[in-house]
Amino acid sequence: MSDQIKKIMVTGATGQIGSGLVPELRRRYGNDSVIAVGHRTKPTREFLNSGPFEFADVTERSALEQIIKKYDIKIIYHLAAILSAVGEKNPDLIWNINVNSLKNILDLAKENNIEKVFWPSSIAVFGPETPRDNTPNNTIMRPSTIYGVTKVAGELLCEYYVKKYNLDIRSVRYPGIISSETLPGGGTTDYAVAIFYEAIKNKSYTCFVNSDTILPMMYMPDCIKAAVDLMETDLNKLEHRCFNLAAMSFSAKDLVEEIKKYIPDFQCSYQPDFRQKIADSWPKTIDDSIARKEWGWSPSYDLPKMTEDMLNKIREKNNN
Ligand code: AKB
Repeated sequence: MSDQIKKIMVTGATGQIGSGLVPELRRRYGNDSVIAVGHRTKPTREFLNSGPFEFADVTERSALEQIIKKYDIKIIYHLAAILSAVGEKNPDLIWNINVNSLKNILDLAKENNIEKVFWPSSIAVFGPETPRDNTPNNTIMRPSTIYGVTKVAGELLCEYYVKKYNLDIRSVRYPGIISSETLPGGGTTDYAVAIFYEAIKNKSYTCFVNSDTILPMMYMPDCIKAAVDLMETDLNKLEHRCFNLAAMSFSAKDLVEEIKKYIPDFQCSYQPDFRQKIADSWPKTIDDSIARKEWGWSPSYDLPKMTEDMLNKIREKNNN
Protein backbone atom coordinates (compact mmCIF):
# COMPACT_ATOMS: atom_id res chain seq x y z
CA MET A 1 0.00 0.00 0.00
CA SER A 2 1.44 3.42 -0.86
CA ASP A 3 1.61 6.25 1.68
CA GLN A 4 -0.96 8.03 -0.50
CA ILE A 5 -3.83 5.90 0.74
CA LYS A 6 -2.61 5.06 4.21
CA LYS A 7 -4.62 6.67 6.99
CA ILE A 8 -2.85 9.37 8.97
CA MET A 9 -3.78 10.57 12.47
CA VAL A 10 -2.69 14.06 13.59
CA THR A 11 -2.99 14.89 17.30
CA GLY A 12 -2.89 18.52 18.38
CA ALA A 13 -4.61 19.21 15.05
CA THR A 14 -6.03 22.59 16.06
CA GLY A 15 -2.75 23.81 17.57
CA GLN A 16 -0.21 26.09 15.90
CA ILE A 17 1.58 23.43 13.83
CA GLY A 18 -1.46 21.15 13.38
CA SER A 19 -3.53 23.96 11.83
CA GLY A 20 -0.92 24.27 9.10
CA LEU A 21 0.01 20.61 8.75
CA VAL A 22 -3.48 19.07 8.49
CA PRO A 23 -4.49 21.07 5.37
CA GLU A 24 -1.16 20.26 3.71
CA LEU A 25 -1.46 16.52 4.46
CA ARG A 26 -5.08 16.57 3.17
CA ARG A 27 -3.92 18.33 0.01
CA ARG A 28 -1.24 15.71 -0.57
CA TYR A 29 -2.93 12.49 0.51
CA GLY A 30 -6.66 13.25 0.25
CA ASN A 31 -9.13 14.74 2.72
CA ASP A 32 -10.46 11.43 4.03
CA SER A 33 -6.97 10.01 4.64
CA VAL A 34 -6.13 12.53 7.36
CA ILE A 35 -7.89 12.18 10.71
CA ALA A 36 -7.50 15.37 12.73
CA VAL A 37 -7.62 14.85 16.49
CA GLY A 38 -8.19 17.80 18.79
CA HIS A 39 -9.18 18.35 22.37
CA ARG A 40 -9.87 21.79 23.79
CA THR A 41 -9.83 24.19 20.86
CA LYS A 42 -13.00 24.12 18.81
CA PRO A 43 -12.10 23.51 15.17
CA THR A 44 -13.28 26.04 12.58
CA ARG A 45 -16.13 25.09 10.25
CA GLU A 46 -13.65 25.02 7.35
CA PHE A 47 -11.44 22.59 9.27
CA LEU A 48 -14.40 20.35 10.16
CA ASN A 49 -15.74 20.32 6.61
CA SER A 50 -12.41 19.42 5.03
CA GLY A 51 -12.14 15.91 6.51
CA PRO A 52 -12.61 13.65 9.55
CA PHE A 53 -12.25 15.24 12.99
CA GLU A 54 -12.27 13.39 16.35
CA PHE A 55 -12.27 14.87 19.83
CA ALA A 56 -9.89 13.02 22.19
CA ASP A 57 -7.67 13.68 25.18
CA VAL A 58 -4.20 12.39 24.27
CA THR A 59 -3.57 11.34 27.87
CA GLU A 60 -6.41 8.79 27.53
CA ARG A 61 -4.90 5.87 25.76
CA SER A 62 -8.22 4.08 25.11
CA ALA A 63 -9.65 7.13 23.31
CA LEU A 64 -6.64 7.18 20.97
CA GLU A 65 -6.84 3.42 20.46
CA GLN A 66 -10.47 3.68 19.38
CA ILE A 67 -9.55 6.22 16.71
CA ILE A 68 -6.58 4.13 15.50
CA LYS A 69 -8.80 1.07 15.14
CA LYS A 70 -11.81 2.91 13.71
CA TYR A 71 -9.79 4.36 10.81
CA ASP A 72 -7.08 1.69 10.54
CA ILE A 73 -4.42 4.36 11.14
CA LYS A 74 -0.93 3.59 9.81
CA ILE A 75 0.91 6.91 10.26
CA ILE A 76 0.82 9.27 13.25
CA TYR A 77 1.91 12.88 13.65
CA HIS A 78 1.77 13.42 17.41
CA LEU A 79 1.78 17.21 17.80
CA ALA A 80 -0.22 17.71 21.02
CA ALA A 81 2.06 19.55 23.45
CA ILE A 82 2.37 22.26 26.10
CA LEU A 83 5.04 24.93 25.45
CA SER A 84 7.79 26.34 27.65
CA ALA A 85 6.21 29.35 29.39
CA VAL A 86 2.98 27.54 30.33
CA GLY A 87 5.03 24.52 31.36
CA GLU A 88 7.03 26.53 33.92
CA LYS A 89 3.72 27.46 35.57
CA ASN A 90 2.24 23.96 35.43
CA PRO A 91 4.84 21.19 35.60
CA ASP A 92 2.30 18.40 36.25
CA LEU A 93 0.26 19.34 33.20
CA ILE A 94 3.27 19.54 30.91
CA TRP A 95 4.62 16.19 32.07
CA ASN A 96 1.26 14.55 31.52
CA ILE A 97 0.70 16.02 28.06
CA ASN A 98 4.25 15.98 26.71
CA VAL A 99 5.58 12.72 28.15
CA ASN A 100 2.64 10.49 29.12
CA SER A 101 0.76 11.13 25.88
CA LEU A 102 3.90 10.36 23.86
CA LYS A 103 4.26 7.06 25.75
CA ASN A 104 0.59 6.31 24.92
CA ILE A 105 1.25 6.96 21.25
CA LEU A 106 4.42 4.84 21.18
CA ASP A 107 2.75 1.93 22.99
CA LEU A 108 -0.21 2.12 20.61
CA ALA A 109 2.19 2.29 17.66
CA LYS A 110 3.85 -0.90 18.89
CA GLU A 111 0.55 -2.73 19.44
CA ASN A 112 -1.25 -1.59 16.29
CA ASN A 113 1.41 -1.98 13.60
CA ILE A 114 1.78 1.74 13.07
CA GLU A 115 4.35 2.21 10.32
CA LYS A 116 5.68 5.70 11.06
CA VAL A 117 5.46 8.24 13.86
CA PHE A 118 6.45 11.93 13.69
CA TRP A 119 7.04 13.72 16.99
CA PRO A 120 8.31 17.30 17.28
CA SER A 121 11.17 17.96 19.67
CA SER A 122 12.52 21.47 20.27
CA ILE A 123 15.64 23.59 20.66
CA ALA A 124 14.54 23.59 24.32
CA VAL A 125 16.38 20.26 24.79
CA PHE A 126 19.50 22.42 25.04
CA GLY A 127 20.46 24.35 28.15
CA PRO A 128 22.95 26.79 29.67
CA GLU A 129 25.87 24.34 29.33
CA THR A 130 25.27 23.76 25.59
CA PRO A 131 27.34 25.79 23.09
CA ARG A 132 24.94 28.57 22.03
CA ASP A 133 26.45 29.36 18.64
CA ASN A 134 26.01 26.89 15.83
CA THR A 135 24.71 24.31 18.31
CA PRO A 136 25.53 20.81 16.96
CA ASN A 137 23.02 17.97 16.54
CA ASN A 138 24.78 15.83 19.12
CA THR A 139 25.82 17.87 22.14
CA ILE A 140 25.07 18.53 25.83
CA MET A 141 21.34 18.30 26.55
CA ARG A 142 20.81 19.55 30.11
CA PRO A 143 17.84 21.95 29.87
CA SER A 144 16.85 24.27 32.68
CA THR A 145 13.10 24.30 31.90
CA ILE A 146 10.55 21.57 32.59
CA TYR A 147 9.52 21.89 28.92
CA GLY A 148 13.09 21.06 27.92
CA VAL A 149 13.14 18.15 30.37
CA THR A 150 9.96 16.71 28.77
CA LYS A 151 11.52 17.08 25.31
CA VAL A 152 14.75 15.31 26.36
CA ALA A 153 12.64 12.56 27.99
CA GLY A 154 10.62 12.34 24.77
CA GLU A 155 13.71 12.04 22.60
CA LEU A 156 15.10 9.28 24.82
CA LEU A 157 11.74 7.49 24.87
CA CYS A 158 11.58 7.58 21.07
CA GLU A 159 15.15 6.30 20.81
CA TYR A 160 14.33 3.45 23.19
CA TYR A 161 11.24 2.39 21.20
CA VAL A 162 13.21 2.53 17.95
CA LYS A 163 15.93 0.27 19.36
CA LYS A 164 13.79 -2.07 21.46
CA TYR A 165 10.70 -2.44 19.24
CA ASN A 166 12.09 -1.46 15.85
CA LEU A 167 9.51 1.32 15.43
CA ASP A 168 10.00 3.97 12.75
CA ILE A 169 9.91 7.24 14.75
CA ARG A 170 11.21 10.50 13.28
CA SER A 171 11.73 13.80 14.98
CA VAL A 172 13.00 17.34 14.47
CA ARG A 173 14.06 19.97 16.99
CA TYR A 174 11.93 22.92 15.99
CA PRO A 175 13.05 26.46 16.77
CA GLY A 176 10.39 29.15 17.48
CA ILE A 177 7.62 28.83 14.89
CA ILE A 178 6.13 31.96 13.32
CA SER A 179 2.75 31.65 11.62
CA SER A 180 0.04 33.98 10.35
CA GLU A 181 -2.83 31.51 10.80
CA THR A 182 -2.86 30.36 14.41
CA LEU A 183 -1.30 32.01 17.42
CA PRO A 184 1.10 29.90 19.43
CA GLY A 185 0.05 29.24 23.01
CA GLY A 186 2.43 29.85 25.86
CA GLY A 187 5.89 29.61 24.33
CA THR A 188 8.97 31.77 24.93
CA THR A 189 9.29 32.55 21.23
CA ASP A 190 5.66 33.81 21.00
CA TYR A 191 6.79 37.46 20.94
CA ALA A 192 7.96 36.94 17.37
CA VAL A 193 4.34 36.28 16.36
CA ALA A 194 2.50 38.72 18.66
CA ILE A 195 4.72 41.60 17.50
CA PHE A 196 3.24 41.42 13.97
CA TYR A 197 -0.38 41.64 15.16
CA GLU A 198 0.41 44.56 17.47
CA ALA A 199 2.51 46.36 14.84
CA ILE A 200 -0.43 46.28 12.41
CA LYS A 201 -3.12 47.04 14.98
CA ASN A 202 -1.50 49.51 17.39
CA LYS A 203 1.89 50.38 15.88
CA SER A 204 3.44 49.54 19.22
CA TYR A 205 4.47 46.43 21.14
CA THR A 206 5.97 45.67 24.53
CA CYS A 207 8.37 42.79 24.09
CA PHE A 208 8.96 40.34 26.96
CA VAL A 209 12.59 39.65 26.03
CA ASN A 210 15.47 42.14 25.68
CA SER A 211 16.19 43.80 22.35
CA ASP A 212 19.47 41.88 21.89
CA THR A 213 17.98 38.43 22.58
CA ILE A 214 18.84 36.22 19.61
CA LEU A 215 16.83 33.04 19.03
CA PRO A 216 16.47 30.55 16.16
CA MET A 217 13.11 30.84 14.37
CA MET A 218 11.27 29.30 11.43
CA TYR A 219 8.32 30.34 9.29
CA MET A 220 5.34 27.98 9.14
CA PRO A 221 5.70 26.86 5.50
CA ASP A 222 9.21 25.61 6.34
CA CYS A 223 7.95 23.96 9.52
CA ILE A 224 5.36 21.98 7.52
CA LYS A 225 7.83 21.17 4.76
CA ALA A 226 10.29 19.77 7.31
CA ALA A 227 7.73 17.39 8.82
CA VAL A 228 6.44 16.13 5.47
CA ASP A 229 9.86 15.82 3.82
CA LEU A 230 11.36 13.94 6.76
CA MET A 231 8.40 11.53 6.84
CA GLU A 232 8.71 10.90 3.10
CA THR A 233 12.43 10.15 3.21
CA ASP A 234 13.45 6.54 2.63
CA LEU A 235 14.38 5.16 6.07
CA ASN A 236 17.60 3.67 4.68
CA LYS A 237 18.92 7.20 4.11
CA LEU A 238 18.54 8.16 7.79
CA GLU A 239 21.41 7.56 10.15
CA HIS A 240 19.82 9.77 12.79
CA ARG A 241 16.18 9.91 13.92
CA CYS A 242 16.18 13.33 15.57
CA PHE A 243 17.45 16.39 13.70
CA ASN A 244 18.44 19.97 14.46
CA LEU A 245 16.76 22.38 12.03
CA ALA A 246 17.70 25.96 11.27
CA ALA A 247 16.01 28.58 9.12
CA MET A 248 16.82 32.04 10.54
CA SER A 249 18.20 33.53 13.75
CA PHE A 250 17.55 37.13 14.74
CA SER A 251 17.39 39.41 17.75
CA ALA A 252 14.15 41.09 18.81
CA LYS A 253 15.74 44.36 17.64
CA ASP A 254 16.47 42.89 14.16
CA LEU A 255 12.82 41.90 13.86
CA VAL A 256 11.66 45.39 14.87
CA GLU A 257 13.94 46.95 12.23
CA GLU A 258 12.57 44.63 9.57
CA ILE A 259 8.94 45.44 10.48
CA LYS A 260 9.78 49.16 10.44
CA LYS A 261 10.63 48.89 6.75
CA TYR A 262 6.87 48.42 6.20
CA ILE A 263 5.50 50.31 9.24
CA PRO A 264 8.02 53.15 9.81
CA ASP A 265 6.28 54.58 12.90
CA PHE A 266 6.17 51.20 14.71
CA GLN A 267 7.55 51.49 18.26
CA CYS A 268 8.77 48.61 20.40
CA SER A 269 9.63 48.79 24.09
CA TYR A 270 11.20 46.03 26.15
CA GLN A 271 10.04 44.65 29.50
CA PRO A 272 11.75 41.31 30.03
CA ASP A 273 9.89 38.87 32.32
CA PHE A 274 10.55 35.27 33.43
CA ARG A 275 10.79 34.21 29.78
CA GLN A 276 14.09 36.12 29.40
CA LYS A 277 15.87 33.49 31.48
CA ILE A 278 14.41 30.71 29.33
CA ALA A 279 15.50 32.48 26.13
CA ASP A 280 19.00 32.99 27.55
CA SER A 281 19.33 29.25 28.13
CA TRP A 282 18.60 28.36 24.48
CA PRO A 283 20.88 28.39 21.43
CA LYS A 284 21.28 31.49 19.29
CA THR A 285 22.13 29.65 16.08
CA ILE A 286 21.77 26.01 15.07
CA ASP A 287 23.94 23.65 13.04
CA ASP A 288 21.50 21.66 10.89
CA SER A 289 24.09 20.10 8.56
CA ILE A 290 23.01 16.55 9.45
CA ALA A 291 19.40 17.19 8.35
CA ARG A 292 20.69 18.84 5.16
CA LYS A 293 22.92 15.84 4.42
CA GLU A 294 20.58 12.97 5.31
CA TRP A 295 17.26 14.18 3.88
CA GLY A 296 18.00 17.34 1.96
CA TRP A 297 16.57 19.85 4.45
CA SER A 298 16.72 23.41 3.18
CA PRO A 299 14.50 26.28 4.38
CA SER A 300 12.85 28.72 1.99
CA TYR A 301 12.24 31.72 4.28
CA ASP A 302 14.72 34.12 5.86
CA LEU A 303 13.88 37.16 8.03
CA PRO A 304 13.04 39.63 5.21
CA LYS A 305 10.94 37.13 3.23
CA MET A 306 9.07 35.92 6.31
CA THR A 307 8.37 39.48 7.53
CA GLU A 308 6.91 40.58 4.21
CA ASP A 309 4.71 37.48 3.98
CA MET A 310 3.52 37.72 7.62
CA LEU A 311 2.46 41.35 7.21
CA ASN A 312 0.65 40.63 3.94
CA LYS A 313 -1.16 37.57 5.32
CA ILE A 314 -2.30 39.26 8.54
CA ARG A 315 -3.52 42.32 6.63
CA GLU A 316 -5.43 40.06 4.20
CA LYS A 317 -7.02 38.26 7.14
CA ASN A 318 -8.00 41.56 8.79
CA ASN A 319 -9.67 42.74 5.59
CA ASN A 320 -11.85 39.64 5.29
C1 AKB B 1 8.58 27.65 22.96
O1 AKB B 1 8.91 28.84 22.90
O2 AKB B 1 8.27 27.08 24.01
C2 AKB B 1 8.54 26.86 21.68
C3 AKB B 1 9.79 26.11 21.40
C4 AKB B 1 11.03 26.82 21.07
O3 AKB B 1 9.80 24.91 21.44
N1 AKB B 1 8.24 27.73 20.58
